Amino acid sequence: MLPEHPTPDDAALTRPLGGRTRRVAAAVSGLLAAATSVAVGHLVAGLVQPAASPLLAVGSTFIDLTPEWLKSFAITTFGEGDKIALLVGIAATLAVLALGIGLLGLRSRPLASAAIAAFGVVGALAAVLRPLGGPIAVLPSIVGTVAGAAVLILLIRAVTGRRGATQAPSRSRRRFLVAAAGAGALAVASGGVGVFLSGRRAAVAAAGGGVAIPAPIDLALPVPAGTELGLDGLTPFYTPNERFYRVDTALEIPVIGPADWRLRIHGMVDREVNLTLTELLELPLIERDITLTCVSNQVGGGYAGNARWTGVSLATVLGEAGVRPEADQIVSRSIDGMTIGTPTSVALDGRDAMLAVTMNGQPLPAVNGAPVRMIVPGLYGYVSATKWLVDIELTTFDAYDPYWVERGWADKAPIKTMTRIDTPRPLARLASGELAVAGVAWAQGRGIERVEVRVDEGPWQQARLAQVPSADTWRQWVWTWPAEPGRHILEARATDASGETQTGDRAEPFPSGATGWHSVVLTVA
Ligand SMILES: Nc1nc2c(c(=O)[nH]1)N[C@H]1C(S)=C(S)[C@@H](COP(=O)(O)O)O[C@H]1N2
Ligand SMILES: [Mo]
Repeated sequence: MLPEHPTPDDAALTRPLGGRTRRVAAAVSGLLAAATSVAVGHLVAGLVQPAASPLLAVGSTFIDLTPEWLKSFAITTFGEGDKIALLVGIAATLAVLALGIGLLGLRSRPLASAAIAAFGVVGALAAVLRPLGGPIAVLPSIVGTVAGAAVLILLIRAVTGRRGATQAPSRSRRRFLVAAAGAGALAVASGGVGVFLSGRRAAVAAAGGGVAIPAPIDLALPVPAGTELGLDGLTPFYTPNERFYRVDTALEIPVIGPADWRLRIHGMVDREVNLTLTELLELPLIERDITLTCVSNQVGGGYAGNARWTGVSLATVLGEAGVRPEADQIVSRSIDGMTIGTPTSVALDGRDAMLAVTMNGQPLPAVNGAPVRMIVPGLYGYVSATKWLVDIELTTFDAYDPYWVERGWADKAPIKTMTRIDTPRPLARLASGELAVAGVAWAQGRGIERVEVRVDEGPWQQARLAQVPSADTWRQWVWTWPAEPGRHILEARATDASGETQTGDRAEPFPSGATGWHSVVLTVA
């Protein structure tokens, strides 16, 4: 039954929007139009090419153009949340601009639609210019822009009423609220489905895509008893895959179906080689325990992890192509366009550089570079550990600067000897008595010979070292401290098997890795 007289409430709802309310509604319209545009773009990208999502493409372009100091600031401030921080920053900027576009819509709907289209062009350009790019990459931005402009026009119409009918009853709060809720729901739903679609692709690829990985014929050295000291708070010898650190520039994890994967080896070689995954896996597999470390790791930081990898020796793969003697640099490329430069000598000096396909007994996880990544013992990840590897070019250091080197990082970067105190934790409050001070130390390729601890800058005391299978992994250590009440500072330093003790001089990670002794301040009651 229709009410004969509007109730006071209904009267409020059908009152024309005016003045301030009108401007707020217009600004909200802009916001919803932008949200719809981004979300629909993300959805379409989930269907055709996840990296072509306008938001991600603009974000990735931003990462590549970001000056090094800002990147370092982001990594130091936000750690592994750096990518989230970037996306939030881009979304916030977009939101402010979108509010303005909404207000512009009050004056001219065509102009406001043109402004949305301008963002679409930015998104499309960014997507096409990404390494995966290709003509298909414009599609998410186009569909997103059309959806965003449609939402804007509909909502602004609801705010202003139809042209010529300035006092039309359709100029109602209710009509606007319904339309706005609809647009909001559309944005949330398409964004959600987009996220789901991209996530599912990664999950499928990570499951190994059905490719059977043969058992290695050259096994890792046996892990001696006493490798694991088994102390509370001490880093385990093997880092579980889901707890392994992650450092890369990829906003969207690249997904390569194992059947589509190809590796091209070219440049200064005797013959170009192209391998499918099946062909790669026909080569003999080796198995090794190797600790990977990031150059961005701060003293005491967590950007290091140890895993058991299997893969094909890099020397074997290069042997197929025949490396010319002048080629002193191997430039490896990932499917997302990352380039990493490694000295050719380290691939051929007998160390266990490999193209890895499993990590701790599992096919490589998507975040760690599925289906194939490089691992080179003794070199920081940014000069050796290319994830989502698809291309290896033999060249020279003179001829080519890869991604990080272009940004000022060292072109050669062996891992520096380092030790970290895992327990006690900084600022711990502990009871006096015998306390275990323990941690891990690494000097991949050389091995750890000694770890020492000192209290309040007193004499260095030698820690007990755990066993290790090889020089390529970190090594646990423990020192028993007869702790007396007071506020104390613990410091630790390591000496590698070449006899060199790590320097106490503090240096930042840029440009070739942090130095200095890790210290922990705590209180004993
Ligand atoms: N494709 C690609 N590979 C990459 C990177 C990257 O940004 N893109 N980062 C490198 C760096 S800096 C490090 S430390 C290691 C980290 O590997 P993880 O994420 O598996 O720990 O990957 C290396 N490989
Ligand atoms: Mo790194």
